[in-house]
Amino acid sequence: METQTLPRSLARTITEEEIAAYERDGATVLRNVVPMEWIEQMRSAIDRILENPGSASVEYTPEGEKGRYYGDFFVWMRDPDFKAFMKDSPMPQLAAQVMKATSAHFFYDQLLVKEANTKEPTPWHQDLPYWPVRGNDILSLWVPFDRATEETGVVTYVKGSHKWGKMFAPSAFGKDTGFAEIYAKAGLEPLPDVEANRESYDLTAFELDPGDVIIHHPLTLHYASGNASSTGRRRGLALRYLGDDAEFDGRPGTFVENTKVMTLLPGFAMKDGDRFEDPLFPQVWPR
Ligand SMILES: O=C(O)CCC(=O)C(=O)O
Repeated sequence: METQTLPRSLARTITEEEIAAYERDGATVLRNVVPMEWIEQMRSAIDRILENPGSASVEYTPEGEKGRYYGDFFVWMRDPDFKAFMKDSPMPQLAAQVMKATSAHFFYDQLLVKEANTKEPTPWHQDLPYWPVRGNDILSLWVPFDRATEETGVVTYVKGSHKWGKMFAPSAFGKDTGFAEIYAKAGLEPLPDVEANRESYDLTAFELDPGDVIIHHPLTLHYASGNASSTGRRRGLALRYLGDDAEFDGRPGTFVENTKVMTLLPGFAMKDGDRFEDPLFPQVWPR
């Protein structure tokens, strides 16, 4: 389908109550907001990427194990459908509305696919410690392209953890992905063991159908199990948007120290305190 003919508006309007739930809990679900035309177009696009992994992509499932946990970053830079989705779909307007931002820049997209029979979980983490950004107007939209259930690996959040005033040391998503030494440089306090003490935390998780979106704050602690289904896929795409107060943070231990990721960002030259006024992070709202 021609991208120009796909809807530019959400399937329904977002309410003040939904935005208030996001601000209070650090994560909430918006049901039935993404027009199905976009979901269908992106399903094919994702499968194309899975057949042609990007240069910074990571196979988190060790070779020889069942299943596949595939991660990829900045996919919009090489695939026109990913680009259209972050820019021409209703998603940038949604992000700007939730952040109450006058303008929004696109930070990056992260593809997180767990095929059937994938054991590897996504470990508990906050997003911000991985990122060279500071500010409060930073939002992730987690978009499912299959039904996401307890079995296939829903994202689970610690409610309100975005307000703890803490940044915990990032955890490496997989073994030997080259990130562990970089994260050590951040010198942040260790993450609490949420998984071993689930009953001590106020957890929330949302089973999702395609069309739903989770919105989450970059300091909200979250996790996702592996995909225990023997048939169901779990294709998810996180779109990260930056609003009015976001600026470049040059602190040590973020992804700018990863050479594989930085090959995706030719000419990157931002300095501490810069606004994200750079074609690598295009303004997407207002269009
Ligand atoms: O999809 C997952 O397994 C985890 C998602 C996540 O960590 C994120 O979107 O920040």
